[in-house]
Amino acid sequence: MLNRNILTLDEFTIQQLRLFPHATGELSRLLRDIGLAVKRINVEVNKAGLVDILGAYGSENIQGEQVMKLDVFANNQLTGVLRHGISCAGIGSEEMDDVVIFDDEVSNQSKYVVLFDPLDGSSNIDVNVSIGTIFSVYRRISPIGTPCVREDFIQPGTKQVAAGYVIYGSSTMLVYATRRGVNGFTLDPSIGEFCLSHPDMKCPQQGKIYSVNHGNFFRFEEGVRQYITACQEKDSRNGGPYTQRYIGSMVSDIHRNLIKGGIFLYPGTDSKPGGKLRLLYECNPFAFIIEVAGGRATNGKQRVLDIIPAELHQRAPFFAGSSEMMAELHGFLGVV
Ligand code: AHM
Ligand code: MG
Repeated sequence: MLNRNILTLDEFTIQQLRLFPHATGELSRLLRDIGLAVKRINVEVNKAGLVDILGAYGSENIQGEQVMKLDVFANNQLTGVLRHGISCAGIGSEEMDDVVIFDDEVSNQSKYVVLFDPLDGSSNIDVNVSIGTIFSVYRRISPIGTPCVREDFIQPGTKQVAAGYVIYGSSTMLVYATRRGVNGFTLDPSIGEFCLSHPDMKCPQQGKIYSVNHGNFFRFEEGVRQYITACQEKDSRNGGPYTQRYIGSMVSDIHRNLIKGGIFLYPGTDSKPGGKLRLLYECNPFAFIIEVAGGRATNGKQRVLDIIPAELHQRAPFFAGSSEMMAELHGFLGVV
């Protein structure tokens, strides 16, 4: 018997619509399209370990088709599904140099543009470690009825309408946030649907986990080093030492910290002051999700969501997580 208390992603977004009689349902359709694309990506991610049997990337498979790299496959799926849908005017992807403006009669009527990192942490694929997809939705500023423009994509993170991620882990989950809250859905493989499993997610105010690439320790600025050292000290505020956990796949690292409480750090280094993570594809969506869940996200100086982006692929140092841990970090960085 199907448990009728469990809502699917579609049912959930339709229920949300009922709360807003004037809503058009465009965002719900957009989320459904993203849900479809990531289910297809999930199938391929699950087969990744068979690559030697199915044919190496770049080679021809038994049907005479080119075997595509997974990140290229993921990028194509998201782009294709959003292009064919009716709720998206264009996309920007970490995988592509420039934005793609759909410019057809239907797409030009859509009010949203989507930015995504189709497969984040892809260096982990070969070793069967969890990877993810990250997305961010903005209302376009160009007039409806015309093709969208580059400026629609280069908006500050505060303008996000929704943001989310998918984690291809021991189970596959889609988590998305709107200003109303953060909700997590787990893919039930028996019916191929995302089912609401983590309603109204909140990031605990305090946590005991810190996640950082320790190998870069001596390249971080003084304040960050002092904070990391404090995390290791026995008398750290929350009954330290804290636990260090770092998968190297930000979707997994932040997902864990969001549920258990913790802090994620990807600081700038002496040679790369901007850090590694991309503002529009990685930092902003997670900053939005974490803030809606009650946590905080900064670049060590200011709120990530307030940064006015200058270009599509710019990077930003990124610190995010439980509000009290963030306050502790900011104490070391001299930020109020
Ligand atoms: P990618 O977009 O090339 O996959 O890189 C992003 C990933 C994040 O998921 C992760 O937090 C970070 O790179 C890890 O970087 P590092 O190996 O430098 O610690
Ligand atoms: Mg990435």
